[in-house]
Amino acid sequence: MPFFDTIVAPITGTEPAAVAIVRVSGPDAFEVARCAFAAFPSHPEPNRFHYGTFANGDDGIVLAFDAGHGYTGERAVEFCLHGSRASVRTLLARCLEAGARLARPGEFSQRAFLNGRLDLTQAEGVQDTVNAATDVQLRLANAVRSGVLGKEVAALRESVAHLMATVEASVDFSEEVGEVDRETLGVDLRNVSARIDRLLATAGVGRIVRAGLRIAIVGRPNAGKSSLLNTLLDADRAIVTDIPGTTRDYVEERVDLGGVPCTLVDTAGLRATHDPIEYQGVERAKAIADDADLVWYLYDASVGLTDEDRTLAESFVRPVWLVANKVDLGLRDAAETPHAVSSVTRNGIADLVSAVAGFVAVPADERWVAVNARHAKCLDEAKNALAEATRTLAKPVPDDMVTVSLQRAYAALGEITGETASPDLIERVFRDFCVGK
Ligand SMILES: Nc1nc2c(ncn2[C@@H]2O[C@H](COP(=O)(O)OP(=O)(O)O)[C@@H](O)[C@H]2O)c(=O)[nH]1
Ligand SMILES: [Mg+2]
Repeated sequence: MPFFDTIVAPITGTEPAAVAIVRVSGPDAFEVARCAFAAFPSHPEPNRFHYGTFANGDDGIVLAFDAGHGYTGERAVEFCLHGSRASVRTLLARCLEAGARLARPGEFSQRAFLNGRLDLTQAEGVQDTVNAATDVQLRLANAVRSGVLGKEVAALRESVAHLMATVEASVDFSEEVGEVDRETLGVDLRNVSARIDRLLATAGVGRIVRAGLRIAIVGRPNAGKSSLLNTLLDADRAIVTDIPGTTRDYVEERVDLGGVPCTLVDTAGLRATHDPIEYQGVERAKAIADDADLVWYLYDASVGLTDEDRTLAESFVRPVWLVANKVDLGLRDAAETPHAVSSVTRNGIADLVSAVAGFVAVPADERWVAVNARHAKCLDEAKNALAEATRTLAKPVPDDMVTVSLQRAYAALGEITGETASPDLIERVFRDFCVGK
């Protein structure tokens, strides 16, 4: 698909920085480059760099990509210059004067997709890569970007296409091919459906790895909730005192726990109170716990879990871990304590962190992928369409009635990789990208 305008944007982060990269992409990329960089050759060799001085007096290198070579798949040039605000601004201005226009967020990736350099999942993988803050996020992003997910979805689509072809052949050439073997078709449908289910089953982990695991730290006042938050953050984030009821609002921080992105929420200590502010804090703590992926119920290890603790811990709807804190002061009921830590000596903290990785259960397989919410929605649609096809098979209706449902499944799967995605959907996917990506 040809594009008639040439776009430009910095593809590196905010200035000032040592170096910035400005990308120009589109049919006039080389002409624009010549205006901004006098030494740009009349016949640039692809994948070569050229050193020289830019029109703004800064110096650096320029990479030239002919159509089919660069990220976007169209003619492109990348300027590597000093990352000062002035240098980037004046170079951009020069490119705009030369006829380029500023790229919209995600527009380079959108062109890469429309030029067939990436499927839609891979483009999302690029965005996942840019957003990756932890090891596990990077692993997932790498897998999605490399096309593992896109290939699996394409294979599913291929299977559905094969079933459609079988049905159509039976309908069109029933004399030669014979009637549709409904039993075999039913088995095939179940197999495809099971493969869709396997992908759908990764949606939960996919959400957690992309958005972060929300952990609510709850417990009675003085259990050491704020101390545990600070210890895990390696920072004095929340106020710690020996006066019960210090934390009256909640404190929320993102933290990398063994490669898993987490959001820790320190909450007000749970107790009956007449203080209206503290009361609101307690109510809020309960709401936060019910909204979390995991609840850590903290209690004083040297005192042990009281009946009141047990009742409180059982009142939450989300999975609850009993975490005994202050083990440096002693540990009662050691046998019943799966998680025992000290926020002061850091005893047991490493085990708690690895338990989080175990809870999220990311497989060790390098090719492991997990779907995002958009993929899951399409997979659900495909699954429902296949279920509809199965129901149709059981009815005394003509064979080609099944085709309609199969086509629906085929289209839903194609939305994941982008083949059947509407322009509107494509816009929506790329709108969430950052400028320069
Ligand atoms: N010895 C010891 N004291 C702790 C530990 N964690 C917290 N504390 C102390 O317990 C008191 C209450 O801690 P804080 O974090 O404010 O508890 P919160 O009310 O649950 O947030 C403070 O005096 C802390 O220094 C621990 O692991 N060991
Ligand atoms: Mg506190």
